[in-house]
Amino acid sequence: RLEEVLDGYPVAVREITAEWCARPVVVAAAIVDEGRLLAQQRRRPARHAGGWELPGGRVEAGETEEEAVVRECREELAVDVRVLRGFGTDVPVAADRGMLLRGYLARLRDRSSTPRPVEHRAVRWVGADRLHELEWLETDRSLVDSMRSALGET
Ligand code: 9L3
Ligand code: MG
Repeated sequence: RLEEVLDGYPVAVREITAEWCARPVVVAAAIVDEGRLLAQQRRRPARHAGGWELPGGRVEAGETEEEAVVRECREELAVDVRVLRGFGTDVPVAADRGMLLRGYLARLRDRSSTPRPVEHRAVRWVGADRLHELEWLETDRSLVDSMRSALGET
């Protein structure tokens, strides 16, 4: 079916589309330090602007999910992280049918480095008991309980 739809498109478009359809994962990094977790506030698109989320984004062709976490944290926060393990349960990303948000627990490689909002409105360190107060994106909201447990275990 997909091949029929894409028939006639340039090879590059067919390959990229096939890759995205095969790996519909968006990684979300729970960066933890001293009992707090880093949240960031989106600037765009309009329907997400002002909402808080875990840093992350789509896994690209040729990289592992852990590599995607490291790349996204470099791009969005200008810091290097080390991925510890996955956490929580996959969350369907409503706006992008078939895509799944998958959480990974991570730490700053250099604890004296300071994450900054390269393309976001703001970043904030949040303690376990304050996590529920943020205006999370709907997808990330459903990971809050898992974030709390993960924070408690680190
Ligand atoms: N998304 C939701 N929560 C998150 C992240 C990183 C992403 N913590 C959603 C927003 C978009 C899609 O996943 O619909 C792709 O993410 P991005 O590339 O816009 O960051
Ligand atoms: Mg992103």
